[in-house]
Amino acid sequence: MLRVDILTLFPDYFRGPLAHGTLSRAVQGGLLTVAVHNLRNWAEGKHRVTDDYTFGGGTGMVMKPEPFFRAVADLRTAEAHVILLSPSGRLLDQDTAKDLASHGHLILLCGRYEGVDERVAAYLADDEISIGNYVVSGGELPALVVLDATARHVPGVLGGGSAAVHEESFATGLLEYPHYTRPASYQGMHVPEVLLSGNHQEIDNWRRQQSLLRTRQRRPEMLLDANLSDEDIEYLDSEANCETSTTCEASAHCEAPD
Ligand code: 9WO
Repeated sequence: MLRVDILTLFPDYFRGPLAHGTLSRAVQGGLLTVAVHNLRNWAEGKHRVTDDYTFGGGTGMVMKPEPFFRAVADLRTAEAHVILLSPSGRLLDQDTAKDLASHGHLILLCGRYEGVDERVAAYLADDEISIGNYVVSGGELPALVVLDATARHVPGVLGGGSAAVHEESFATGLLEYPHYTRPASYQGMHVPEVLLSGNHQEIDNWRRQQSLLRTRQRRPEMLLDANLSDEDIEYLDSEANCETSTTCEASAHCEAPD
């Protein structure tokens, strides 16, 4: 069971994503509780202002610290893990999502405007997470990405089905092999013959090999951390694809091109 509180100026933003698919089922099934709170409820004064001018000058408004501190004081439990979504945070990956799922309670802080008063990151948040090296208009979309990726690691959320097995390929540190469905032939584009063979040993081998080739071609740095068998390494060494790739030199299992 995972409890998630989200602090935002745009609570309606979360309605769609929470009403669909895996997240919706997890909430319905009692495996996940998500409460979305309007930060303005913790702002003071007649106008409940949440932003102010930036000290030191410059354009744009900055989110005031007090509403965040007051809201977290009201919402936190002993096990709460407070996360600020920020492009300056550590990069989210599958391992991080798994770790976050082991906390019983997450509080996600979403900023808007040009930024959030630094004291929120320094003294309130336990963690600062980025979903990638780009800026978006607020912390809401990143919070949803963190929530979705994390909820998938809560026991029971994926069931025992295909999705759970699917995810294990990322756990091996390789990219996914290609998937096909019917028709076997479409406008001259054919499904690889081996997948129609019914030979499951050969299919497993082919998929593993596709994952290995694909990873070397697209994300060679991932091979350095991947769990490779002697057979995997033998296969990669035997494959000539190396010579045509310009990205191979990052991999320990790949000769650098000339
Ligand atoms: C913006 C920014 C730009 C350059 C360097 C650091 C920065 N931090 C922020 C920031 O925290 N901005 C707040 C949240 C307010 C403006 C909109 N916000 C935001 C969060 N934009 N983009 C993100 C984000 C969060 C997580 N992963 C990727 C982007």
